[in-house]
Amino acid sequence: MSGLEPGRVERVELRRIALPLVSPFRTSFGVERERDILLVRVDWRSTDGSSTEGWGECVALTEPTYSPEYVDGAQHVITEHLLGRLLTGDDLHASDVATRLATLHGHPMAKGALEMALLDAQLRAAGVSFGDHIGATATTIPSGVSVGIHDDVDDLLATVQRYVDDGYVRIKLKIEPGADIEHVAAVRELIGPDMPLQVDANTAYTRTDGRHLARLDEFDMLLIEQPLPEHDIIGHARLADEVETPICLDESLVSASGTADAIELGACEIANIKPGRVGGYLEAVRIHDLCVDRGVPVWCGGMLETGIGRAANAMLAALPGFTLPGDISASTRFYERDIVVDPITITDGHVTVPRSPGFGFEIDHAFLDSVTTSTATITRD
Ligand code: NPQ
Ligand code: MG
Repeated sequence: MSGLEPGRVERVELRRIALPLVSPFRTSFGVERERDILLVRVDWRSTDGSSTEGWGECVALTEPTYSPEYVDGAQHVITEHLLGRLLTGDDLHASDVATRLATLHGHPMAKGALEMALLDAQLRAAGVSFGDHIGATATTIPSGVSVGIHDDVDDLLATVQRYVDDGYVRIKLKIEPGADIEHVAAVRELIGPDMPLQVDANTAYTRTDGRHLARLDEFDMLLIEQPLPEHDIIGHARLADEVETPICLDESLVSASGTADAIELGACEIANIKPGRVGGYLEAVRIHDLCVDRGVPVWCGGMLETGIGRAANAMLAALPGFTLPGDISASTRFYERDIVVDPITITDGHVTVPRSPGFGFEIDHAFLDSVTTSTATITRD
């Protein structure tokens, strides 16, 4: 990434916060009532002498249920293994973070949070927004909502109706065996034939479920997200032949090269891009570019981010290849109050893309302090 002044990280603060969810969020891997989030703050000194701070958000969950990473592990690997490699030298670029950390395997969410904090600081020093930096063009983006699994179909319909009333332009239903065909049928009946609808299984099915999942074809859905376990690329390719509804990968996609392979194998007809899962916003842009090149539609996923990650996702999703509505809903979909001053809202079903420098948010320090559960500081020696 050119045009940005290099610099050095002077100090890093690792903050953990606890944010209660407005309602429990159930997926095929469990129920969550509160989000325990790791934030990274860096003090950055540019080679031109200016000082800025940058913030990154780690999307790892409390337990390794969505992916192998989990928030305590992410904090440990950052403290004990990753940070030391970023606290040397005076002419670092955020775009060097991935290469500096490349000999350490895995941990994309931990690495992505560090890269994000440096990128935010470096962009703020230059007075440039991430969206402008990557050539994002949209000023507003359509907003979709992810709806958790409900045992009771009437409860599900009441929840979906609220989101339709809020203006969301696309509904995504979490599904699992036993809570799928009937739920989708009822929701399609409620919202009518024209409202975009999709489902997300979070790996809950097996290779032998092709005929069952093909029953979803009659409901005219945009896509089926991650029906099979993350490593089963061939299984997804076979499903793509058996099921008419496009197969979209989420958990399986952890790098640009792996995404290219999944596309080539016919396993990925649509891609869910989540910056944290792929090691950061810069790898996310590379995945966007390769999907555009191969004619694969992409959309931006979500990990129940605070206003930090939510603003950043909105900037990313303003790239032209993001042709499907993302899971970038209003902050109030998940949280009563956000840790940023101007939380993401929706108007006429759309989110306004932030334009200010860095990732375009401003921290509400008093509220952030009130939800902080621990703070650790690492200073460069
Ligand atoms: C997905 N996100 O697309 C994820 C999974 C996910 C918005 O559907 C707490 C509990 C936090 C469950 C973060 C959405 C979570 C969670 C992300 C699920 O697969
Ligand atoms: Mg998903």
